[in-house]
Amino acid sequence: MSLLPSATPTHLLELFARLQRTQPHLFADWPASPQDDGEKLAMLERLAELDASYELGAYADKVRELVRANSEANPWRGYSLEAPRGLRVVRFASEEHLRLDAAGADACRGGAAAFVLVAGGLGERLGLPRDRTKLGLAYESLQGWTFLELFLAHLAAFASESNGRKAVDLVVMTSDDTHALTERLLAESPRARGFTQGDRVRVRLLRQPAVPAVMDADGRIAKASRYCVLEKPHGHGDLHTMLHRSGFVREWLAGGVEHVVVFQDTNPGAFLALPACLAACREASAEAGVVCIPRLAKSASGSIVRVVPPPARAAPDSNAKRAKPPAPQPHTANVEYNVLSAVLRGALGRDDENDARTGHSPFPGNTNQLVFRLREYAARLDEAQGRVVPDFCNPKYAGDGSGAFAKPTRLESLMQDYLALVPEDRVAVVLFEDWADAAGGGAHSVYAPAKNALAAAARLAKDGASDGSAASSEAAVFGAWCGLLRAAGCAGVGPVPPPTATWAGVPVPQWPRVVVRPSCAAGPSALAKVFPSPANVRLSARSALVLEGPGTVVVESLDLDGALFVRAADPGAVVVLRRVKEANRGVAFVEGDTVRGYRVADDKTWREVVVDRPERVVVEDP
Ligand code: UGB
Repeated sequence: MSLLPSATPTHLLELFARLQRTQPHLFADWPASPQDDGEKLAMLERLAELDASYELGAYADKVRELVRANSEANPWRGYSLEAPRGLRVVRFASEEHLRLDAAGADACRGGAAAFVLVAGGLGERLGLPRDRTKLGLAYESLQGWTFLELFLAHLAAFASESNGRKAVDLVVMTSDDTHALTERLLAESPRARGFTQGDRVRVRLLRQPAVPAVMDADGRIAKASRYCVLEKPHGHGDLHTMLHRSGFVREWLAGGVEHVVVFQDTNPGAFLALPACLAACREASAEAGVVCIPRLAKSASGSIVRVVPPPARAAPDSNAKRAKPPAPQPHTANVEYNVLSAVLRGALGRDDENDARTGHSPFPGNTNQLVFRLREYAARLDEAQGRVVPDFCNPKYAGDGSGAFAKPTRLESLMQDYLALVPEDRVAVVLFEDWADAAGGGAHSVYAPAKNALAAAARLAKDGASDGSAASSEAAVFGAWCGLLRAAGCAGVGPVPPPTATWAGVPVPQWPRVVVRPSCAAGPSALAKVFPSPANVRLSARSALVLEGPGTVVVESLDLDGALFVRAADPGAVVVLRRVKEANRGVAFVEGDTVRGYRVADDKTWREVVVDRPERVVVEDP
């Protein structure tokens, strides 16, 4: 008796026949009776979807090829790794940073860039329950704005100042895990609705397909249950395929957009660096750019390096006339953290170690904030049908010498591998040094993703690596604004270095809690207008200050020891803090919250100045 119902559509029958030849184990536990016909068809339909996005035969072949290549003795022998060419070091909050930021923000306001947020990751490392997505996590706990709201606020700031030009485009790449949750966040957050209404920010979602997990080096597809294939995400490299298939790249190019700017889902400092990186790319006529930070060895971040392949071996005479592929050229590439130690040992005979002189790895850390020039990007996507970045396979072995996998794995891809396709003299690597070495004690001002649950973060911190906790991520927001205020001339902004609090084993610098919303200052270069007389600003170490537009806020003189919230809520409102001296209980953080390790104490006290009419209000305390 056939395994399938008699009315099975032809294309499913064909797929079934093909898979019975190549992946017979998939059906080995199917009863040969009409029992469970519905589930059988559902599994075949799902296999057909997976096959349509990545042909399953080619997928298994690729697994076999990559696993074989992984087992080669030392694939990196003869290679050399160096610091990347085209490296531009920019100090956070320096004049150069502000100049680049202003130029980049201008370009964004002029419609030069479209933005892509990769948000298909589930947040398992953060310990989020499956009904929460990372974009819905608060990036700060003072008022609980989410990462999604922060990113939309930045983009809306480019749109609202753009003098009637078209909306800023944002594509969010989601996955089966995050798609519905992202849709819900966009629909249910009043702030998100505010930023997207009237198409100030036009948001479109692209859902990346999953790929089947495989259980061995032969590429045999793994099952989660009798009628269900085990699926996994294929990595953020899908971004390229998805942008190509959607037609967005062609649409942007036709609409005069020049660059696509890509960022990850939980880095609050993304827009403190991306406009500057964009400007650096434009200055250097670069085809691609990447924001880097000094990297602490053993951190879970890739390294941006110059890969110098071994010199091509002289061809034997008999081959001399045959066409040969060109010898690989030195190029700029990301070496991902999971293979970095092996690559460094294979190529340089050293491990992933800090340089004793600088305290950092000699190779910059990849933040995955990327800029691609559309002209060349579109051409490369067209040529490769969207598949511009290679797959890789990273199985964990059982360790018994049999070559068996400890658990199912899958093919993955990385969006930053695009850099390796671009001639190295056309890649801009913009390395941001933090504003104070003290800031290096915590997370970096432009890159502080919330990625890890507290226990893992505590272990990393103990090893001297970046901890990737939500707590450090929030501290970096405050540290960044303190650094920008200090650079603007506000010398009285808390002590440097700041005191440290330890939450669930994670040491976190306690900066004054400063948050400047993009509606008040679109970026670092816009801050000077908000603080025209910085010498008259003093914030005690325990203070919290939140400034918000869309109207204008001007802080002429402020002495704060507590918490203050200022909002020019109407676009025509102007709030001037002429002489404000405020002391109150403020906002304390106390133990609690499983993701961050702390929460805001219940007895918080804010002074609030909110102006919601188009008028000028000057605040002067007696
Ligand atoms: N993402 C997707 O959209 N789809 C996917 O299938 C997977 C992820 P992770 P990881 O920040 O320092 C990256 O998982 O492993 C999204 C770089 O590769 O956080 O930490 C996901 O939602 C590494 O070089 O990536 O590694 C998130 O927005 C280093 O720079 C983004 O892709 C490291 O980040 C990244 O996903 C880092």
